[in-house]
Amino acid sequence: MFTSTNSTHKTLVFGFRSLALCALVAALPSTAAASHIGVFTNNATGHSYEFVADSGGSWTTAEANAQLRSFGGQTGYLAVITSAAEEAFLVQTFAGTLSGSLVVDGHAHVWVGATDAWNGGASEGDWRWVTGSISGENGDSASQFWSGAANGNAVGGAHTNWLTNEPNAGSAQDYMEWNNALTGTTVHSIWVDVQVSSSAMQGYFVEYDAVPEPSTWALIVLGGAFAAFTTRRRRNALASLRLATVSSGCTSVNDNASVNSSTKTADLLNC
Ligand SMILES: [Ca+2]
Ligand SMILES: [Ca+2]
Repeated sequence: MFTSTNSTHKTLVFGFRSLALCALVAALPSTAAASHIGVFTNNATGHSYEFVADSGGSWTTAEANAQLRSFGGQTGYLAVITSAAEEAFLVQTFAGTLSGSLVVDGHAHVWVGATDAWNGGASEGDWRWVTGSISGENGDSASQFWSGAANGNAVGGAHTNWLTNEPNAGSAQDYMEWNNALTGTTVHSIWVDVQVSSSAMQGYFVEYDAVPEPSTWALIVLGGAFAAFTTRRRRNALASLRLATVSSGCTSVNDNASVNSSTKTADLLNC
């Protein structure tokens, strides 16, 4: 705990508290105007997810609105589902709660971040995740997970979850819908390709990358405070040298020189 009355230390304490408050505020969900159930974090990966209701909204609108949202300082994007574990987390977290008016024709229809129209007509059948923030999620070749129509194949062992006989409509349907489904009493999820806009769609999943751990925030804050402290010490040392030049006949101080134990006074002065 900082207890010094030294003005430098007071500045550091104030700066630390201000930055810590900023970190706390950044960890809170954004307040963008849209109804949603809440933000849920997958502890296995640190990634967080939320469902945002948007009845009849298009995939394009969903993608744009996802990027306007934030959580813990991380910008949102339409969910990218690259593993069976991630798919299971969405099912466990949301499938049972997307009910009532969110269910149309027996399912809650939700946009996620995949399309085979990322390069217009030239990319038909080349399904990629296009909304993530890293390679393998952002539309590069590593993000391709499916090639072809319903009789196509997963690329490179990628996770897929197409409904039987999907994707089925060629260039007429280029965007991925995730929906919950019931087999007996078991809730699960499936993918289908649909048009860019449909009245059946009821919202979209937003994903956020992992928020830095509190210890990481502390290191960032303390690192900034230490840098400010050492800068102040260097400035004070150079000020002292300027005073010394008056009586020694030197003309100025080289501000670009560094102050350390191996740097002699002669390196700092233009004598
Ligand atoms: Ca298509
Ligand atoms: Ca389809």
